[in-house]
Amino acid sequence: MAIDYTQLIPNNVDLASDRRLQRALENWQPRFLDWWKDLGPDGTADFDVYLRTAVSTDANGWANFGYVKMPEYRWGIFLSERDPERQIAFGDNKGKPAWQEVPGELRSTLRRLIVTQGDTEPASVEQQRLLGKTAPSLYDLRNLFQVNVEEGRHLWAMVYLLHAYFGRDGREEAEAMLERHSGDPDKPRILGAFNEQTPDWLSFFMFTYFTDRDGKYQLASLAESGFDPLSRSCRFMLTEEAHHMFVGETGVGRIIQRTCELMKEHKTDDMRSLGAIDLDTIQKYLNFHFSVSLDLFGQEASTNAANYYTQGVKGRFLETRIGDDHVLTGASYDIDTVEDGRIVRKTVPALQALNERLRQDYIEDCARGLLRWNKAIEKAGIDFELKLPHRAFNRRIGAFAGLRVSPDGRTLSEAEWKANEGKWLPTEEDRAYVTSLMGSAVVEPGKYAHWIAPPARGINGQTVDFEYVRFN
Ligand code: BYC
Repeated sequence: MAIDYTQLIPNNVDLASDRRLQRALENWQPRFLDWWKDLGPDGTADFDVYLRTAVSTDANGWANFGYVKMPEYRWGIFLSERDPERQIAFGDNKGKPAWQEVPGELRSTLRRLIVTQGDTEPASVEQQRLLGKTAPSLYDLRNLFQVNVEEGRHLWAMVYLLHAYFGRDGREEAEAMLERHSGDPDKPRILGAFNEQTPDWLSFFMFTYFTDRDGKYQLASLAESGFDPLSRSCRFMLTEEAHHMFVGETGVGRIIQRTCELMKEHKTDDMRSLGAIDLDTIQKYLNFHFSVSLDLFGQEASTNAANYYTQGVKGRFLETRIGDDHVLTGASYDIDTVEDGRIVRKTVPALQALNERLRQDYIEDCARGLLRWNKAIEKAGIDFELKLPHRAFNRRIGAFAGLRVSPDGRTLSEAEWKANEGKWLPTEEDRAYVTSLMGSAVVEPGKYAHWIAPPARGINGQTVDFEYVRFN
């Protein structure tokens, strides 16, 4: 589906045929640009960045790469192609035609989900606002900016839905999207992980590996929605999300590679004396970002999730490929939960366990990257294995919130937790060390900061010493 770039707001939804909607979005556009100027990547307005821009929403639509000044990026509204035969795949409305309008009784539920999703997108841009100043290379700087402009586009995707389908309430929610800010004590972002800081590049790569992957799973569940415009928006967003997780996986992988090279060369694991990041510190950052991202899946047993499913609003990951009745009224599912301060396995109605089931799919996906990272460590002949901590470790949302649990799943007293916390989660000292490695941005093409290996290949067939960003 071709995107019309002749319009002020590029789109493939024939925006020009709805003048009211077009005007409303054209009103929101300068506010978005002001927000980008104030809270997007700091001091970058004049940079020419080698970015990809979607030209269509089919498989070849990504072939368009070129230098762009970010404030001139063509943010717009791109939905995947409509399937006129599409039916709702699950819940009480299973088999009915997908909704092209919002059913009245589902209005507030859908609005809430769209607002929660939309809120995360600008939040992540705000969190990453200063990272450009310490980029380890032009290649990494370009990837950061690609992620940032696409998160901006994801905000557009949700704002379009709010404007087009939720009337005045929707317009107000779209305004509020630019008023809440990450970490703002008075007007914070909605979900916990999006109020944390992303102060260094190890955090950034962990965030894109773990937190963007929550994005993948939430978007995939919303892509199953009976509300077809939401489904089509999320389908296209998922194609953008893949690159973000690639940035995370390869970023962490390149830090590990560099650490292993130095460990072998100098026959020591004292990486701090060599200006690199030791594997123990990488494990602590991993523990932090994984546990914070697990919270994003909500309560283990959730009636909200059951209602979303029964109503046909939010499905499971790859719903149509699951071989069951897609109604789940008689089905059950085993979850870990807490009873009398202990972690226990419990069978609950499957409908209530949908957040947990999605979290389980996510955990299995997270583990795949660790296999690859561990293979690299093993290949270097180093006796160390990165591990995902137990799902109950360091949780703030759900049944395990407040329970003290070690990374290997043992429940602990407060004193045991306090005595060991610094071994499992980044300490002030760890964070200060990692921050100390983040010198001024490395801006010479082909040069990479000491603590990270160059990538195996460049972007879009370019070399690793390509001039991915021009500063002007
Ligand atoms: N923080 O029944 P529950 C992405 C609240 S990331 C704070 O489990 P539900 C991206 C909850 O609101 C993907 N509060 O709730 C990544 C509820 O409050 P009330 C973002 C939380 O609704 C990187 C109460 O606890 N998309 O795209 O079933 C870069 C009961 O909980 C949290 C979505 O999240 C939390 N973590 O599940 C850029 C999809 N968790 O009403 C982008 C849309 C729960 O009792 N959201 N609460 O006051 C949803 O599907 C659901 O809202 C959630 C929560 C899965 C998040």
